Amino acid sequence: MTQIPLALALATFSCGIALAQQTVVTFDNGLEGWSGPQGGTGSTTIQATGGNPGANLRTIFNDFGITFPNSTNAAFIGDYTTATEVTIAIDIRVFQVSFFGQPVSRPWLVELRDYDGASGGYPWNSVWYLFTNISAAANANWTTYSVTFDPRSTELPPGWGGYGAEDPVTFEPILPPGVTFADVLAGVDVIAFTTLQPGYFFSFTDFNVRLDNISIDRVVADPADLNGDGIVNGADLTILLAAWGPCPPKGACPADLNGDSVVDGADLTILLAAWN
Ligand SMILES: [Ca+2]
Ligand SMILES: [Ca+2]
Ligand SMILES: [Ca+2]
Repeated sequence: MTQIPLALALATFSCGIALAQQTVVTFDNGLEGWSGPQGGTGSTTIQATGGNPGANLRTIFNDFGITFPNSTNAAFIGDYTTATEVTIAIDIRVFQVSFFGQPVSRPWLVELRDYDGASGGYPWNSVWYLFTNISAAANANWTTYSVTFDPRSTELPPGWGGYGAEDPVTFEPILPPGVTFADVLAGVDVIAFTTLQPGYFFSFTDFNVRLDNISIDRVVADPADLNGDGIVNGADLTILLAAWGPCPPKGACPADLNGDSVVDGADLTILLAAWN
């Protein structure tokens, strides 16, 4: 094993934490891939004022529910599992949610849909998180809802539901057998905010709501964080040193940070450059 001037290295290298990639849609720059209900019973339009602050998305619509999908903004779709932690947030203000003039509440959730793995006549597999039930009374002012999760989790985290099959006993929507939370999040084709909670039916409802500040934060794993605890430190160095030497084939050895089939000083340099 190569002699390593560890104390010197630690004194020299002190930089780098997990990278956070944040995207916020403020509607000051247009829809950025978002859309809302349009048709004979209402519309969705960008308003220049009245947001939180400034521009915002306003929807006045009558239907069973309202859904706001995005299938084109790369920040919000694709492979979530390259991140160790993802946070999705949205601001909403409710002027009206009513049924024949009577105020009601409706679910408000974010749904992440993967079309590729769908089976059994379902249009997609999805995982979804119920933020709350929105109403004019509870959301008269701007309210922020957010959820933070580990996209690599195989189990549904607390508060999350699945869709794409039906529980044979309870008839509740579930993920198809063999499809995990991480499977869906490895290939998100559409992200949608919606009042249509899977497994429920709703009557025609009058909606008048505004949305703003739709955001996603992806904390990307540092490859040098070999034990996946979010920091690059002595524990990772120990793992790298234990793997020192030839390490074929490429990809079989996480400590081979530059992928040249040997764990050596070049990999050590990468790890120390990422030291927190
Ligand atoms: Ca705004
Ligand atoms: Ca670590
Ligand atoms: Ca290497």
